[in-house]
Amino acid sequence: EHTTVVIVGAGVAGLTLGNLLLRSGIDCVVLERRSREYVEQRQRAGVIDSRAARMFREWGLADRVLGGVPFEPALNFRIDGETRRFTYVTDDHGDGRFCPQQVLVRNLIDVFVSDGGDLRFEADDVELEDVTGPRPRVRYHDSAGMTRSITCDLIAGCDGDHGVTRASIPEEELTRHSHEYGYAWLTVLAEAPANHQSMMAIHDRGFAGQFARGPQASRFYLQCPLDTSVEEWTDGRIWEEIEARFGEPVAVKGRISSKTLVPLRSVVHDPMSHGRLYLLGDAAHIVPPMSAKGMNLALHDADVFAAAVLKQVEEQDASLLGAYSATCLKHVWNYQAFAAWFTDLMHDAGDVLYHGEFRRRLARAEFERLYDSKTANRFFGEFLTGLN
Ligand code: FAS
Repeated sequence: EHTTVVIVGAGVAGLTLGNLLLRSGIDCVVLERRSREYVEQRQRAGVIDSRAARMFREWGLADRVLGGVPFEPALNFRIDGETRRFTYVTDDHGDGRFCPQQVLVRNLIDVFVSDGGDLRFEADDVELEDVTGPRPRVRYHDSAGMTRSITCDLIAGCDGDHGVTRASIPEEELTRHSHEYGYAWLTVLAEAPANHQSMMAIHDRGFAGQFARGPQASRFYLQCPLDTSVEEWTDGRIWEEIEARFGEPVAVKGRISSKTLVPLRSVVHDPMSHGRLYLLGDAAHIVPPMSAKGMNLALHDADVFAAAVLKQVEEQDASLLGAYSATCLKHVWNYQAFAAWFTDLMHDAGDVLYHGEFRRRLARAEFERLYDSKTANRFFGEFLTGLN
Protein backbone atom coordinates (compact mmCIF):
# COMPACT_ATOMS: atom_id res chain seq x y z
CA GLU A 1 0.00 0.00 0.00
CA HIS A 2 1.36 3.52 -0.79
CA THR A 3 0.17 7.04 0.07
CA THR A 4 1.66 10.52 -0.13
CA VAL A 5 1.56 11.37 3.61
CA VAL A 6 1.15 9.05 6.59
CA ILE A 7 -0.09 11.07 9.58
CA VAL A 8 0.61 9.43 12.95
CA GLY A 9 -1.86 10.64 15.59
CA ALA A 10 -5.45 11.93 15.30
CA GLY A 11 -5.30 14.85 17.71
CA VAL A 12 -5.81 18.47 16.68
CA ALA A 13 -2.58 18.56 14.62
CA GLY A 14 -3.11 15.25 12.82
CA LEU A 15 -6.79 15.73 12.09
CA THR A 16 -6.36 19.32 10.94
CA LEU A 17 -3.49 18.32 8.66
CA GLY A 18 -5.54 15.39 7.30
CA ASN A 19 -8.43 17.71 6.45
CA LEU A 20 -6.19 20.34 4.83
CA LEU A 21 -4.50 17.69 2.64
CA LEU A 22 -7.77 15.96 1.78
CA ARG A 23 -9.30 19.26 0.66
CA SER A 24 -6.24 19.83 -1.53
CA GLY A 25 -6.65 16.42 -3.17
CA ILE A 26 -3.49 15.03 -1.55
CA ASP A 27 -3.55 11.37 -0.56
CA CYS A 28 -3.03 10.69 3.15
CA VAL A 29 -3.72 8.07 5.81
CA VAL A 30 -4.22 8.95 9.50
CA LEU A 31 -3.18 6.29 12.05
CA GLU A 32 -4.55 6.71 15.58
CA ARG A 33 -3.64 4.40 18.45
CA ARG A 34 -6.84 4.93 20.46
CA SER A 35 -10.50 4.27 19.65
CA ARG A 36 -12.75 6.94 18.14
CA GLU A 37 -14.80 7.07 21.39
CA TYR A 38 -11.67 7.67 23.49
CA VAL A 39 -10.33 10.42 21.24
CA GLU A 40 -13.70 12.18 21.02
CA GLN A 41 -14.23 12.40 24.79
CA ARG A 42 -10.68 13.49 25.78
CA GLN A 43 -11.05 16.90 27.42
CA ARG A 44 -8.12 19.31 27.23
CA ALA A 45 -7.75 22.79 25.78
CA GLY A 46 -10.58 25.24 25.46
CA VAL A 47 -9.46 28.23 23.35
CA ILE A 48 -9.11 28.54 19.57
CA ASP A 49 -7.33 31.85 19.01
CA SER A 50 -8.06 34.24 16.16
CA ARG A 51 -5.08 33.11 14.08
CA ALA A 52 -6.31 29.51 14.20
CA ALA A 53 -9.93 30.48 13.48
CA ARG A 54 -8.75 32.51 10.46
CA MET A 55 -6.63 29.59 9.29
CA PHE A 56 -9.72 27.35 9.25
CA ARG A 57 -11.63 30.05 7.36
CA GLU A 58 -8.87 30.47 4.75
CA TRP A 59 -8.98 26.71 4.12
CA GLY A 60 -12.79 26.82 3.86
CA LEU A 61 -13.35 24.68 6.96
CA ALA A 62 -14.41 27.19 9.63
CA ASP A 63 -18.19 26.67 9.34
CA ARG A 64 -17.88 22.90 9.61
CA VAL A 65 -15.30 22.54 12.39
CA LEU A 66 -15.46 25.58 14.69
CA GLY A 67 -17.83 25.03 17.61
CA GLY A 68 -18.12 26.92 20.89
CA VAL A 69 -18.73 30.64 21.32
CA PRO A 70 -16.78 33.72 20.20
CA PHE A 71 -14.59 34.96 23.01
CA GLU A 72 -14.84 38.61 24.01
CA PRO A 73 -11.59 40.62 24.01
CA ALA A 74 -11.56 40.62 27.80
CA LEU A 75 -10.12 38.65 30.71
CA ASN A 76 -11.41 38.64 34.29
CA PHE A 77 -8.71 38.85 36.93
CA ARG A 78 -9.28 38.55 40.67
CA ILE A 79 -6.43 40.19 42.58
CA ASP A 80 -6.44 39.40 46.32
CA GLY A 81 -10.21 38.97 46.09
CA GLU A 82 -10.89 42.14 44.05
CA THR A 83 -12.18 41.74 40.46
CA ARG A 84 -10.17 43.60 37.83
CA ARG A 85 -11.70 43.20 34.36
CA PHE A 86 -9.14 43.55 31.58
CA THR A 87 -10.27 44.47 28.07
CA TYR A 88 -7.71 44.54 25.34
CA VAL A 89 -7.54 46.40 22.08
CA THR A 90 -7.08 44.29 18.98
CA ASP A 91 -7.38 44.69 15.22
CA ASP A 92 -8.92 41.28 15.27
CA HIS A 93 -12.66 40.98 14.68
CA GLY A 94 -13.47 38.57 17.48
CA ASP A 95 -12.56 35.47 15.50
CA GLY A 96 -11.26 33.65 18.56
CA ARG A 97 -13.53 31.11 20.20
CA PHE A 98 -14.04 29.28 23.47
CA CYS A 99 -14.34 25.80 22.01
CA PRO A 100 -13.59 22.67 24.08
CA GLN A 101 -10.85 20.72 22.30
CA GLN A 102 -12.95 17.58 22.06
CA VAL A 103 -15.65 19.54 20.15
CA LEU A 104 -13.07 20.60 17.56
CA VAL A 105 -11.67 17.06 17.39
CA ARG A 106 -15.15 15.55 16.96
CA ASN A 107 -15.94 17.99 14.14
CA LEU A 108 -12.58 17.39 12.44
CA ILE A 109 -13.20 13.63 12.50
CA ASP A 110 -16.75 14.00 11.12
CA VAL A 111 -15.61 16.26 8.27
CA PHE A 112 -12.57 14.12 7.41
CA VAL A 113 -14.54 10.87 7.35
CA SER A 114 -17.59 12.31 5.55
CA ASP A 115 -15.28 13.77 2.89
CA GLY A 116 -13.87 10.28 2.32
CA GLY A 117 -10.69 10.59 4.43
CA ASP A 118 -8.79 7.41 5.44
CA LEU A 119 -8.70 7.49 9.27
CA ARG A 120 -7.72 4.26 11.03
CA PHE A 121 -8.38 3.98 14.77
CA GLU A 122 -6.79 1.40 17.10
CA ALA A 123 -3.68 1.32 14.95
CA ASP A 124 -1.21 -0.22 17.39
CA ASP A 125 2.57 -0.57 17.57
CA VAL A 126 3.28 2.02 14.89
CA GLU A 127 6.89 1.78 13.71
CA LEU A 128 8.73 3.97 11.22
CA GLU A 129 11.32 2.64 8.79
CA ASP A 130 13.71 4.28 6.35
CA VAL A 131 12.71 7.78 7.39
CA THR A 132 15.78 9.29 5.73
CA GLY A 133 15.39 7.22 2.55
CA PRO A 134 13.34 8.08 -0.59
CA ARG A 135 10.39 5.91 0.46
CA PRO A 136 9.74 5.70 4.22
CA ARG A 137 7.59 2.86 5.49
CA VAL A 138 5.16 2.78 8.43
CA ARG A 139 4.27 -0.56 10.00
CA TYR A 140 1.45 -1.13 12.52
CA HIS A 141 -1.08 -3.66 13.82
CA ASP A 142 -4.66 -2.88 12.79
CA SER A 143 -7.71 -3.30 15.05
CA ALA A 144 -7.94 -6.97 13.96
CA GLY A 145 -4.32 -7.48 15.03
CA MET A 146 -3.12 -7.86 11.42
CA THR A 147 0.33 -6.47 10.55
CA ARG A 148 0.00 -3.72 7.98
CA SER A 149 2.58 -1.57 6.25
CA ILE A 150 2.32 1.59 4.15
CA THR A 151 5.07 3.21 2.07
CA CYS A 152 4.82 6.97 1.65
CA ASP A 153 6.59 10.13 0.51
CA LEU A 154 6.32 11.95 3.87
CA ILE A 155 5.47 11.15 7.51
CA ALA A 156 3.77 13.69 9.80
CA GLY A 157 4.52 13.00 13.48
CA CYS A 158 1.37 14.27 15.22
CA ASP A 159 1.42 11.77 18.09
CA GLY A 160 1.95 14.14 20.99
CA ASP A 161 4.67 14.33 23.61
CA HIS A 162 4.70 10.59 24.40
CA GLY A 163 4.42 9.29 20.85
CA VAL A 164 6.74 7.13 18.74
CA THR A 165 7.67 9.45 15.89
CA ARG A 166 9.99 11.84 17.74
CA ALA A 167 11.38 8.84 19.61
CA SER A 168 12.43 7.36 16.24
CA ILE A 169 14.85 10.26 15.59
CA PRO A 170 18.44 9.44 16.68
CA GLU A 171 19.27 11.39 19.87
CA GLU A 172 22.27 13.09 18.32
CA GLU A 173 20.02 14.57 15.60
CA LEU A 174 17.67 16.35 18.01
CA THR A 175 18.15 18.94 20.78
CA ARG A 176 15.62 19.21 23.62
CA HIS A 177 15.37 22.68 25.18
CA SER A 178 13.28 22.73 28.35
CA HIS A 179 12.35 24.95 31.27
CA GLU A 180 10.66 23.83 34.50
CA TYR A 181 8.58 26.52 36.27
CA GLY A 182 9.04 24.94 39.69
CA TYR A 183 5.37 24.29 40.45
CA ALA A 184 2.47 22.27 39.08
CA TRP A 185 -1.17 22.83 38.30
CA LEU A 186 -3.90 20.61 39.58
CA THR A 187 -6.31 20.64 36.62
CA VAL A 188 -9.86 19.78 37.59
CA LEU A 189 -12.93 19.21 35.44
CA ALA A 190 -16.14 19.79 37.40
CA GLU A 191 -19.88 20.16 36.82
CA ALA A 192 -19.83 23.73 38.02
CA PRO A 193 -21.22 26.35 35.66
CA ALA A 194 -18.94 29.39 35.28
CA ASN A 195 -20.65 32.78 35.48
CA HIS A 196 -17.91 34.25 33.26
CA GLN A 197 -15.93 32.92 30.30
CA SER A 198 -12.70 32.97 32.24
CA MET A 199 -11.48 34.06 35.66
CA MET A 200 -7.88 34.03 36.88
CA ALA A 201 -6.97 34.71 40.50
CA ILE A 202 -3.69 36.02 41.88
CA HIS A 203 -3.48 35.15 45.56
CA ASP A 204 -0.91 34.47 48.28
CA ARG A 205 -2.14 30.89 48.42
CA GLY A 206 -1.30 30.51 44.73
CA PHE A 207 -2.76 30.99 41.27
CA ALA A 208 -6.26 29.74 40.44
CA GLY A 209 -8.11 29.74 37.12
CA GLN A 210 -11.64 28.89 36.08
CA PHE A 211 -12.57 28.47 32.42
CA ALA A 212 -16.01 27.60 31.10
CA ARG A 213 -16.11 24.23 29.33
CA GLY A 214 -19.64 24.51 27.94
CA PRO A 215 -22.64 25.88 29.88
CA GLN A 216 -22.60 23.38 32.76
CA ALA A 217 -18.92 22.62 33.33
CA SER A 218 -15.70 24.35 34.25
CA ARG A 219 -12.03 23.55 34.02
CA PHE A 220 -10.28 24.75 37.19
CA TYR A 221 -6.52 25.16 37.59
CA LEU A 222 -4.90 25.38 41.03
CA GLN A 223 -1.19 26.09 41.46
CA CYS A 224 0.38 23.53 43.79
CA PRO A 225 3.86 22.37 44.81
CA LEU A 226 5.58 19.80 42.59
CA ASP A 227 5.80 17.29 45.45
CA THR A 228 2.04 17.07 45.98
CA SER A 229 -0.01 14.04 44.87
CA VAL A 230 -3.50 13.93 43.37
CA GLU A 231 -4.67 11.76 46.31
CA GLU A 232 -3.99 14.66 48.71
CA TRP A 233 -6.47 16.79 46.78
CA THR A 234 -9.83 15.66 48.09
CA ASP A 235 -12.92 17.30 46.58
CA GLY A 236 -13.40 19.21 49.84
CA ARG A 237 -9.88 20.62 49.74
CA ILE A 238 -10.29 21.60 46.08
CA TRP A 239 -13.48 23.58 46.73
CA GLU A 240 -11.92 25.17 49.81
CA GLU A 241 -8.86 26.35 47.85
CA ILE A 242 -10.96 27.62 44.94
CA GLU A 243 -13.17 29.64 47.29
CA ALA A 244 -10.17 31.00 49.21
CA ARG A 245 -8.23 32.06 46.10
CA PHE A 246 -11.24 33.58 44.30
CA GLY A 247 -12.49 35.12 47.54
CA GLU A 248 -16.08 34.03 46.96
CA PRO A 249 -18.23 30.94 47.49
CA VAL A 250 -18.70 28.55 44.57
CA ALA A 251 -22.46 28.50 43.87
CA VAL A 252 -22.70 24.94 42.47
CA LYS A 253 -20.09 22.41 43.60
CA GLY A 254 -20.94 19.66 41.14
CA ARG A 255 -19.29 16.30 40.45
CA ILE A 256 -15.55 16.44 39.87
CA SER A 257 -14.97 14.20 36.86
CA SER A 258 -11.20 14.49 36.54
CA LYS A 259 -8.17 15.65 38.51
CA THR A 260 -4.73 15.69 36.88
CA LEU A 261 -1.43 17.07 38.09
CA VAL A 262 0.43 18.88 35.31
CA PRO A 263 3.95 20.06 36.23
CA LEU A 264 4.37 23.35 34.39
CA ARG A 265 7.11 23.11 31.80
CA SER A 266 8.09 24.49 28.41
CA VAL A 267 9.82 22.21 25.90
CA VAL A 268 11.07 22.74 22.34
CA HIS A 269 12.66 20.06 20.15
CA ASP A 270 14.97 21.34 17.43
CA PRO A 271 14.85 20.67 14.51
CA MET A 272 11.20 19.74 13.93
CA SER A 273 12.05 17.46 11.01
CA HIS A 274 14.38 14.56 10.24
CA GLY A 275 14.64 13.18 6.71
CA ARG A 276 11.05 12.75 5.50
CA LEU A 277 9.59 12.86 9.03
CA TYR A 278 8.07 16.16 10.15
CA LEU A 279 6.97 16.80 13.77
CA LEU A 280 3.83 18.83 14.48
CA GLY A 281 2.22 20.02 17.73
CA ASP A 282 3.03 18.47 21.10
CA ALA A 283 5.35 15.97 19.40
CA ALA A 284 7.67 18.95 18.89
CA HIS A 285 6.85 21.42 21.68
CA ILE A 286 5.00 21.87 24.98
CA VAL A 287 3.78 25.15 26.48
CA PRO A 288 2.17 25.58 29.93
CA PRO A 289 -1.68 25.70 29.73
CA MET A 290 -1.46 29.24 31.24
CA SER A 291 -0.77 30.49 27.74
CA ALA A 292 -3.75 28.64 26.18
CA LYS A 293 -1.48 28.16 23.15
CA GLY A 294 -0.83 24.39 23.12
CA MET A 295 -3.65 23.59 20.74
CA ASN A 296 -3.09 26.77 18.73
CA LEU A 297 0.58 26.03 18.10
CA ALA A 298 -0.43 22.56 16.86
CA LEU A 299 -2.88 24.21 14.45
CA HIS A 300 -0.18 26.62 13.27
CA ASP A 301 2.20 23.72 12.48
CA ALA A 302 -0.54 21.91 10.51
CA ASP A 303 -1.15 25.06 8.44
CA VAL A 304 2.57 25.50 7.63
CA PHE A 305 3.15 21.80 6.85
CA ALA A 306 0.04 21.47 4.65
CA ALA A 307 1.17 24.44 2.54
CA ALA A 308 4.64 22.91 2.25
CA VAL A 309 3.27 19.55 1.08
CA LEU A 310 1.02 21.30 -1.44
CA LYS A 311 4.02 23.16 -2.92
CA GLN A 312 5.98 19.91 -3.16
CA VAL A 313 3.18 17.88 -4.75
CA GLU A 314 1.82 20.54 -7.11
CA GLU A 315 5.10 22.24 -8.17
CA GLN A 316 7.76 19.66 -7.18
CA ASP A 317 9.21 22.51 -5.13
CA ALA A 318 10.57 21.29 -1.75
CA SER A 319 11.55 24.77 -0.54
CA LEU A 320 8.73 25.10 2.03
CA LEU A 321 9.40 21.58 3.30
CA GLY A 322 13.04 22.55 3.71
CA ALA A 323 12.01 25.67 5.62
CA TYR A 324 9.31 23.96 7.71
CA SER A 325 11.34 23.55 10.90
CA ALA A 326 12.80 27.07 10.89
CA THR A 327 9.42 28.63 10.06
CA CYS A 328 7.67 26.81 12.90
CA LEU A 329 10.46 27.24 15.43
CA LYS A 330 10.47 31.03 14.95
CA HIS A 331 6.74 31.06 15.76
CA VAL A 332 7.10 28.51 18.59
CA TRP A 333 9.89 30.45 20.36
CA ASN A 334 7.88 33.66 20.10
CA TYR A 335 4.97 31.96 21.86
CA GLN A 336 7.25 30.19 24.33
CA ALA A 337 8.49 33.66 25.31
CA PHE A 338 4.88 34.82 25.73
CA ALA A 339 3.94 31.66 27.67
CA ALA A 340 6.93 31.97 30.04
CA TRP A 341 6.30 35.68 30.64
CA PHE A 342 2.55 35.21 31.30
CA THR A 343 3.09 32.12 33.47
CA ASP A 344 5.73 33.82 35.60
CA LEU A 345 3.65 37.01 35.82
CA MET A 346 0.50 35.27 37.03
CA HIS A 347 2.36 33.11 39.55
CA ASP A 348 5.05 35.48 40.85
CA ALA A 349 2.43 38.18 41.48
CA GLY A 350 0.90 36.06 44.23
CA ASP A 351 4.01 34.24 45.24
CA VAL A 352 5.30 34.49 48.78
CA LEU A 353 6.95 31.07 48.80
CA TYR A 354 9.02 30.39 45.71
CA HIS A 355 10.61 33.51 44.25
CA GLY A 356 10.29 36.06 47.06
CA GLU A 357 9.06 39.59 47.49
CA PHE A 358 11.18 41.32 44.84
CA ARG A 359 9.86 39.12 41.99
CA ARG A 360 6.38 39.53 43.42
CA ARG A 361 6.58 43.32 43.22
CA LEU A 362 8.05 43.17 39.71
CA ALA A 363 5.13 41.00 38.62
CA ARG A 364 2.60 43.35 40.21
CA ALA A 365 4.17 46.30 38.41
CA GLU A 366 4.07 44.45 35.07
CA PHE A 367 0.47 43.54 35.72
CA GLU A 368 -0.53 47.16 36.38
CA ARG A 369 1.25 48.18 33.16
CA LEU A 370 -1.26 46.12 31.19
CA TYR A 371 -3.95 48.51 32.40
CA ASP A 372 -1.94 51.75 32.33
CA SER A 373 -0.10 51.45 29.01
CA LYS A 374 -1.90 51.23 25.65
CA THR A 375 1.25 49.70 24.16
CA ALA A 376 1.47 46.96 26.78
CA ASN A 377 -2.25 46.36 26.35
CA ARG A 378 -2.00 45.99 22.58
CA PHE A 379 1.11 43.78 22.77
CA PHE A 380 -0.66 41.45 25.21
CA GLY A 381 -3.77 41.43 22.99
CA GLU A 382 -1.68 40.45 19.97
CA PHE A 383 -0.45 37.35 21.79
CA LEU A 384 -3.87 36.43 23.17
CA THR A 385 -5.37 36.54 19.65
CA GLY A 386 -2.35 34.74 18.20
CA LEU A 387 -1.89 37.50 15.66
CA ASN A 388 1.61 38.45 16.78
P1 FAS B 1 -2.55 15.45 20.92
O1 FAS B 1 -1.98 14.89 22.18
O2 FAS B 1 -3.82 16.23 20.94
O3 FAS B 1 -2.78 14.25 19.86
C1 FAS B 1 -1.84 13.22 19.74
C2 FAS B 1 -2.61 11.99 19.23
O4 FAS B 1 -1.66 10.97 18.90
C3 FAS B 1 -3.53 11.42 20.30
O5 FAS B 1 -4.81 11.20 19.76
C4 FAS B 1 -2.85 10.11 20.70
O6 FAS B 1 -3.78 9.10 21.05
C5 FAS B 1 -2.14 9.75 19.41
N1 FAS B 1 -0.97 8.88 19.61
C6 FAS B 1 -0.05 8.95 20.61
N2 FAS B 1 0.87 7.97 20.44
C7 FAS B 1 0.53 7.31 19.30
C8 FAS B 1 1.10 6.20 18.59
N3 FAS B 1 2.20 5.60 19.04
N4 FAS B 1 0.50 5.77 17.45
C9 FAS B 1 -0.62 6.40 16.99
N5 FAS B 1 -1.22 7.43 17.62
C10 FAS B 1 -0.64 7.88 18.76
N6 FAS B 1 -3.61 23.39 25.75
C11 FAS B 1 -4.22 24.59 25.79
O7 FAS B 1 -4.02 25.39 24.87
N7 FAS B 1 -5.05 24.93 26.83
C12 FAS B 1 -5.33 24.07 27.85
O8 FAS B 1 -6.09 24.39 28.76
C13 FAS B 1 -4.71 22.79 27.82
N8 FAS B 1 -4.98 21.89 28.81
C14 FAS B 1 -4.38 20.67 28.77
C15 FAS B 1 -4.64 19.74 29.79
C16 FAS B 1 -4.04 18.49 29.75
C17 FAS B 1 -4.34 17.49 30.85
C18 FAS B 1 -3.14 18.16 28.69
C19 FAS B 1 -2.44 16.82 28.64
C20 FAS B 1 -2.88 19.08 27.68
C21 FAS B 1 -3.50 20.33 27.70
N9 FAS B 1 -3.26 21.27 26.69
C22 FAS B 1 -3.86 22.50 26.73
C23 FAS B 1 -2.36 21.01 25.59
C24 FAS B 1 -3.06 20.19 24.51
O9 FAS B 1 -4.28 20.78 24.17
C25 FAS B 1 -2.11 20.02 23.34
O10 FAS B 1 -1.37 21.20 23.09
C26 FAS B 1 -2.81 19.62 22.05
O11 FAS B 1 -3.61 18.50 22.30
C27 FAS B 1 -1.72 19.32 21.01
O12 FAS B 1 -2.29 18.66 19.93
P2 FAS B 1 -1.51 17.48 19.19
O13 FAS B 1 -0.11 17.90 18.94
O14 FAS B 1 -2.36 17.07 18.06
O15 FAS B 1 -1.37 16.32 20.27
